[in-house]
Amino acid sequence: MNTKRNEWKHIFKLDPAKEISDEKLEILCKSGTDAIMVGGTDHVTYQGVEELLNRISKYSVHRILEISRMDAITIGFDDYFIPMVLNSKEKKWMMDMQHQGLKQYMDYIDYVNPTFEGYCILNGEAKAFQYTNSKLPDEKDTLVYAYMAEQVFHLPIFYMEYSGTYGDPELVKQVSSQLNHTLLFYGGGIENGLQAKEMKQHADVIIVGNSIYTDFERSLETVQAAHGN
Ligand code: 1GP
Repeated sequence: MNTKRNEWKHIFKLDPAKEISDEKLEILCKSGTDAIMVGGTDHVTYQGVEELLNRISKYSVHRILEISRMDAITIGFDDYFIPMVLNSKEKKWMMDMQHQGLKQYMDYIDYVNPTFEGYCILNGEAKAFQYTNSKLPDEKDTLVYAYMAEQVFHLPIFYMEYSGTYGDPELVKQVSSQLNHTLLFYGGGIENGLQAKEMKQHADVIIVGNSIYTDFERSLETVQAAHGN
């Protein structure tokens, strides 16, 4: 298990509201991915997250919970990632939810050790985009959000979230050259090795979600492609 975040290249993101067989879960956990992240927008429940945590915990893979709802926080993950949506029109998604959550869990903070991600949601059709009442950024906006994530907020991660659609590799490249210390995460529409390789050229870490459920065999290709094999 590789716990050094700055060496990670690939993450599989599992949605606790979607079904996955034990056999496929075992293959994913043993695939060589650097981590399994559990996260989703719709129908995320405490029971769903806990059940998935128990199933993943049979393997030695690094386990991350990406927190989208405070009532679905489950103890036992290796890492807790908390999105701050930089391009939401509502302060709630950038600051207030996080403030409320920290207030509730402050006594456990050393145990949970949360990591904040500067999210920039770039697909207007994505559920997360609509849920967080975000505003679609143009190229310049995106570059400025990346600058702010690193230079203003000193966030460890800037996450270009295209969830459900393949993004613009040229923009990922530009954002990448803007960042020096903040890690660049890219997620959205990666369905095969070629796409994984293309985005991984620029992003530090690629995240593969939906294709696990739509074309499992091809989604597995993304692990080796991200690791340069
Ligand atoms: C979603 O960024 C991840 O939060 C991955 O996106 O589901 O489109 O692969 P996909």
